[in-house]
Amino acid sequence: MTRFPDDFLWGAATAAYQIEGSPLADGAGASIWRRFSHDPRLMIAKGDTGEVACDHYRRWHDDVALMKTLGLQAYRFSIAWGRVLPEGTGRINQAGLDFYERLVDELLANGIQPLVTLYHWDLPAALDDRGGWLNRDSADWFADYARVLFDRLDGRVTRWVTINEPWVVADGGYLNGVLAPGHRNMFEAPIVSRNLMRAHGRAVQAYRAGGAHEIGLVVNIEPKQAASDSAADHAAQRRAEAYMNRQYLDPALCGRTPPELAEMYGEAWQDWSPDDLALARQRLDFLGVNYYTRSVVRADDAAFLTRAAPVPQPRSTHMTTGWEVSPQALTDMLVWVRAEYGDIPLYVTENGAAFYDPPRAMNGAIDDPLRVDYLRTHIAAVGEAIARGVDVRGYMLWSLLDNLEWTLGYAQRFGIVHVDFETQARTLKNSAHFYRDVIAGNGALPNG
Ligand code: GBH
Repeated sequence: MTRFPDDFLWGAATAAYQIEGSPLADGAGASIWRRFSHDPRLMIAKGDTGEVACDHYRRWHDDVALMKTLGLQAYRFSIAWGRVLPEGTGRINQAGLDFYERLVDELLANGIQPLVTLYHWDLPAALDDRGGWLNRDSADWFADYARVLFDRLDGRVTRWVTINEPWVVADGGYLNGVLAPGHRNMFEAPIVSRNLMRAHGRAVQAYRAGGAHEIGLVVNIEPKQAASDSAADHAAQRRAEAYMNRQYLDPALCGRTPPELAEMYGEAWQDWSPDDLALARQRLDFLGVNYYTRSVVRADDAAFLTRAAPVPQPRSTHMTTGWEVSPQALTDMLVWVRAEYGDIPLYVTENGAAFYDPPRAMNGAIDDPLRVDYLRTHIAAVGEAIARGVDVRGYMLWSLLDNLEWTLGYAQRFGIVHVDFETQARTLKNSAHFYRDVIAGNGALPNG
């Protein structure tokens, strides 16, 4: 018995700066990630950069063949804004646009549906020089950029994502400074959040004016659980949930912001105008949810910004990133989204895990049992949510390839395909063989 609908979409995901390399090739404009990873004052592990990454910009044809080998039905990738518009606005760079057009055509020729993310964190540096996401005009810049892609690729691309994980952009990029552009400013983060959602809204409006298929938003969600029954821990749980999980879902789907945000931000918070709230709330064809982990939290006044501190779970398995493995929380999250926000079609647009991969065995195999286990239990967790009535339409595994894990560099390996960053050789890990079997059986889980 399989719990997955016949038309369930099985795929894998990547993002431009993490895999492409050649960030300035063929007339592309630099992004904030290129700038950030070359700035010695900033903190990317071991000086890693995206100059070569997986060299996908040059190896895309072989990489599509690899996807075909795995039986992928869909491939979620992102477009580097600066390849298409080197200055971020205005002049189109045909060579950059051609790269993505060739990729889309090659995917379609191999029976793989493209799922395209317009923004996965690589803002053109030229726009950062104009204030980036702090500038209210960013919403129009983004819609103009989106329109270029819709005009060229809608129809061949039938599923679009506006922005990947606005929470990470605002929190990592502007509040905690651990991601590009590396700001640490409590007053900036809520402004950026609002502009990101205004940009999302403008892009969806642009799509409705001519696009004929589906468009949605992707958010990262981590269930927050109170460490005890105390009122203080429950209040901490609500703050943590409002900050990470509701901050973007509430505006996008309900036209409101969670009241806890005003409390946490204090004088740094500004209420959204009715126009901004209305703009952020557009009809969406689907919601994409990225899931990796959960957290258990307790009240702690010293914990910035939420006054909620994570409570370690030493009995659980953890990834090499330190994140706890909890498949149950994936089911809980999907059920929660439906209960709180209604019956919107969902895609799991990212799910996967980083673990140490052992050296190649004598027969050349790369045995990654922890990743296989993670995938087995999390795919089962998606099946469980479907059995409980949640409308999940697809699963995009993160990630197809080992890649640049942002500030953590190349050491964190999320791929089901191993990449040797010296030779660029790709080797299927056992998890890739496992996933191919999952797809072939439409979610029926192989043993072992
Ligand atoms: C995604 O973001 C990105 O879209 C993708 O580019 C990236 O490569 C991938 O995940 C793997 O990182 O420290 O225990 O509190 C991940 C979003 C938000 C997930 C913060 C982990 C912190 C967990 N992340 N979260 S913990």
